[in-house]
Amino acid sequence: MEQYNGSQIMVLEGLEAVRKRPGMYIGSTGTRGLHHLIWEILDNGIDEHLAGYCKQIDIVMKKDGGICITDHGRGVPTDIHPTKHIPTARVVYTILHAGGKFGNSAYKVSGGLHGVGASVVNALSSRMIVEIKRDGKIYRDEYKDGGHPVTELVDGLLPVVGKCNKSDTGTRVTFYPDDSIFETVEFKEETICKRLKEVAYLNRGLKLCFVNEYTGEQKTYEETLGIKSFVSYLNREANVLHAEPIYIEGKSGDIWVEIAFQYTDNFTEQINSYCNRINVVDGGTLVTGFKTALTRVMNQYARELGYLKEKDENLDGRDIRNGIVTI
Ligand code: 0RA
Repeated sequence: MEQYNGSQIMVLEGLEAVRKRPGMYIGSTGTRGLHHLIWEILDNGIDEHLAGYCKQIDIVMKKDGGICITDHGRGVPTDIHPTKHIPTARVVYTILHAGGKFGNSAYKVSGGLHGVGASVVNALSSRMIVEIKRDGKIYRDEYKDGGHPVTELVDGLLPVVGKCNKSDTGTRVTFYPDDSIFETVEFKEETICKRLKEVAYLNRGLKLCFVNEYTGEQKTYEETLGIKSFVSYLNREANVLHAEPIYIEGKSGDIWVEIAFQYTDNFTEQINSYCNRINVVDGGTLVTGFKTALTRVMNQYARELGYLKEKDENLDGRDIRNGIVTI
């Protein structure tokens, strides 16, 4: 067993706070909260995809009740952390608020628990194993009962348990939710796959491979056209007024925006909005901005093409949006 120094005691106090008030970190200890654990680890892989280093994430519902998530990103750094003096990977998985790419929350854009992340999952797990492939080596760290490290460090570093190709990099997290904390520890394939499908639409070019070891079921989610395909999917049973959704993307500073929309013969409007991959339920400024821009452009265009004469009033925004389906 690892010797606990002063900083290790602080670490465990942080994780203990999570175990005392799990609802504050994951919303609930019911099935929703349980599945939040998956989303949190998944988000780290998505961040690695957004940074441009990860094209695939594997998600396995293990037969022993665990969840195993492997991202094929760069691998969590294994060097000794400059201020915590333990391997950076152990910092990521044991120190509260160490998310947001090691305290720099500017990097974290995929949503989740505001960068609190992986250490919360560890705090609420009876067992967690982290395996990192980097520099041709496989590193391993294991924790039990809410984030207590059980792996002995070797010269202050994580032990190397195997070799791999230098080009083979990534991070694998296997966790077992603590059944003394959760009302249920039974994961649901339907809940997971519904989310994976959405994640695939919101992250074009990311491949998500799912395996259910209980049933042998395997599914792959990949949407090369991203939200454009999402709109097509939403309209799969509607009468569309044009064959393909319109897709627009743009960047301003470090803000990237993409929009896909398609008109149907429905009388309603359906505007689905996401900010940093999180569904914004009541719209907000991003939806207001879209509506304003659409109304302005449509009116400008109607005048240019002569559908509206100089004396005519502008078309109403609501009329312009009639039948629209948008992401
Ligand atoms: C920052 C820098 C580097 C890797 C990561 C973050 C990283 C974090 C996570 C969390 C889950 N999976 C991850 N994969 C990568 C490495 C920077 C470098 O290689 O120089």
